[in-house]
Amino acid sequence: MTLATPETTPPTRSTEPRLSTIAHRALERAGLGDLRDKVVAGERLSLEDGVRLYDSPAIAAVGALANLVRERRHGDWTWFNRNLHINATNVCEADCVFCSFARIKTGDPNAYTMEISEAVSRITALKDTFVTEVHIVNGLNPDLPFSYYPDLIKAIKQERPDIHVKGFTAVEIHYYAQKYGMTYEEVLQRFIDAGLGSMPGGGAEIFADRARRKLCPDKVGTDDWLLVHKTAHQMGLRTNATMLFGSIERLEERVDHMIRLRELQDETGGFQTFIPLKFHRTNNRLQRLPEPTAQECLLTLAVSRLMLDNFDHIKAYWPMLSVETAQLSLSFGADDLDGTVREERIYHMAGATTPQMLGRDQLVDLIRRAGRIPIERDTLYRTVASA
Ligand code: V47
Repeated sequence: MTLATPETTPPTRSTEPRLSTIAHRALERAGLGDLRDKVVAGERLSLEDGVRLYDSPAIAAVGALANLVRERRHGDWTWFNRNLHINATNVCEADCVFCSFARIKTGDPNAYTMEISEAVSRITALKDTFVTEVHIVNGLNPDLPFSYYPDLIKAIKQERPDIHVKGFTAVEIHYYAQKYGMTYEEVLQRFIDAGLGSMPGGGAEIFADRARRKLCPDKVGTDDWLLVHKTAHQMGLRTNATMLFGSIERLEERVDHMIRLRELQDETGGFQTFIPLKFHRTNNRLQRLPEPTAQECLLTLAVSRLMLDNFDHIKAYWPMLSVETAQLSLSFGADDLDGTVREERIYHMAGATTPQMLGRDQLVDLIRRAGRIPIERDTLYRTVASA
């Protein structure tokens, strides 16, 4: 099976985007003139280059460089979709120190597992609402049979055949393969047969062993996370990739994470978008750590845009960044705001104070007020309507 080609034609424009003279000079003054020249020439950046960008105090100039890359690819186009999130269970065997969402055992206070009919009722409730995607991510629940998951996908598709199911992180696919004695291909094929359309990018956290051992010692390792995505790409599924940043990782570990994704993307071309996820500290075991500032978030989005030269999209996920920072990030390399979301749980249990959802008109307004052109997309970045 070949990958579907997203219809992402860059907007036509009369002049090629250029770096302003001010940004050009600011990068020179910051000692980043060689990296500016590499990016302008379309050359690939190395690990050391990425760390230098991250270390730079010239954040506005680095942002302008990322913006150049963004505008070369997409002009002012900025994508969003109308989606909803379902987390069918928060029972989870994994013990990730940063997680505030999952509860260890069935029966614990606050632990829940939805009946399939309950999950479907979330979709039924939106029968008069325009929604193109359901994003499904779950805890690693030891008490459910494998059939629960394909049955869940089938039931959702039966209720709303028009909705794209983007679901199940590589962590979940790896867990089911181990627990139920299946290969990644077998798990994915059962999900595809049930109606799975693509996979989200969660569970990547930080690939470097040192940090991963501390953050999520009993979760899928880096090589297997990447192998699940590679397998999905080979089976024709598009997937996303995330990075949890701002907890205990070092700057070079963030850049290393991006490079490992870039290498797999060179091989398969199956990633659609990269989503840096800002660490939130409430209700988890890393409460002692400060959360990343807006400046660190913007710099991370900018460095991502510059390092990931083979990723089409960089997503500013507003529930975790804050609406204001997500809007600003549209000038720091990001070109996608995710969507309406509805009922986000993972970040809100970790202390996010963003709204539970944004309406389509609010997203359009945010994008327009940033001086960009909103494009409503489906999950595969096909244009649904020009807003
Ligand atoms: O894998 C959990 C992260 C992820 C915390 O693919 C935390 O389109 C910060 O993957 N602080 C789940 N991060 C969310 C996710 C996602 C979100 C939006 C869009 C897409 C997509 C994917 O959230 C987890 C983990 O990395 N996470 N707890 C926390 N306290």
